[in-house]
Amino acid sequence: MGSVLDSFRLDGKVALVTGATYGIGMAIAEAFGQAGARIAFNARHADKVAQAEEHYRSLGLDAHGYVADVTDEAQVAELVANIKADFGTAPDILVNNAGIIKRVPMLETSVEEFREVIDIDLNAPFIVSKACIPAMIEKGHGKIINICSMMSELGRETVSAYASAKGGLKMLTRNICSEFGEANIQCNGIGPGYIATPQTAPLRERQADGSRHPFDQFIISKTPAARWGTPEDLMGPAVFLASDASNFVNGHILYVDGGILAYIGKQP
Ligand code: NAP
Ligand code: GCO
Repeated sequence: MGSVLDSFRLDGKVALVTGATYGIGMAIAEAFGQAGARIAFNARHADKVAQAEEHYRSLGLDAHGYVADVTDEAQVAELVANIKADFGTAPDILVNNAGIIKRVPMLETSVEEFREVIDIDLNAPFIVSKACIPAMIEKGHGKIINICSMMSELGRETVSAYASAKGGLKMLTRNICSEFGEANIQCNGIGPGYIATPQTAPLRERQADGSRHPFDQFIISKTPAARWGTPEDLMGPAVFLASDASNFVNGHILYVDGGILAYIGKQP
């Protein structure tokens, strides 16, 4: 038997990480590359895809970027077909990472805005998973990681659509586990806490007098680690859930939140 450390390696695996042009997706794709995987990724903006591809290649990683919108079933089918053509095989690992948020009080949220968030954050993981699972069944193995959220468990003013989508994504994760566990496919979620990325930049903006944003202070007081997470904090957990080290972990949401869900908040 080899070393347990070998079971964390991803050599020879093809990983598709959606929305990996920056932020959390990029850190996860880099981690997979370091562990030996070949990286496919997509996003909607061609310039960002080209920049990210250059970035990965400058790190010596085998990476191909594609322009594709995860909400469009035809574009996703083409994406998976292009990956098969370019890599010679379909993805062994899928990370449903692409996502958006709208911070609007519920009564001011239009039905169109609500639908857009549900479409990208919940319907798209269904579409991309559906496109990848048949080849995983054929190969006899597969790993799917859905990027969930604190909002898979908690509510907050202004994020009704996002919380609905991320709560739904938790249950899609459990359902994929239920339906395809027998085919040796493990589907788990990662629930990041508050992570410093462009998505959360407005919540960390300095005030005119240089002091911290009130939301920034709020997050620090709610996080036992007393800091925001970084995309790098998600690298190890993602490699674990993509690798043979987690072959009997299925339908689990791994919260990587510096302890937020365990904590009532800093006492006054
Ligand atoms: P981000 O910095 O805003 O990056 C989002 C990525 O998704 C970008 O590459 C974006 O590129 C892509 N994307 C968005 N819509 C897409 C679509 N329809 N089709 C294809 N690609 C699309 O976000 P992040 O903070 O890294 O978040 C990544 C994931 O983690 C999201 O699911 C988010 O909800 C989740 N999350 C974030 C945090 C946090 O604190 N940051 C915490 C928990 C969970 P284009 O715009 O070019 O398409
Ligand atoms: C917000 C934040 C969150 C985080 C993350 C928490 O406005 O509350 O953007 O939703 O992005 O998903 O886990």
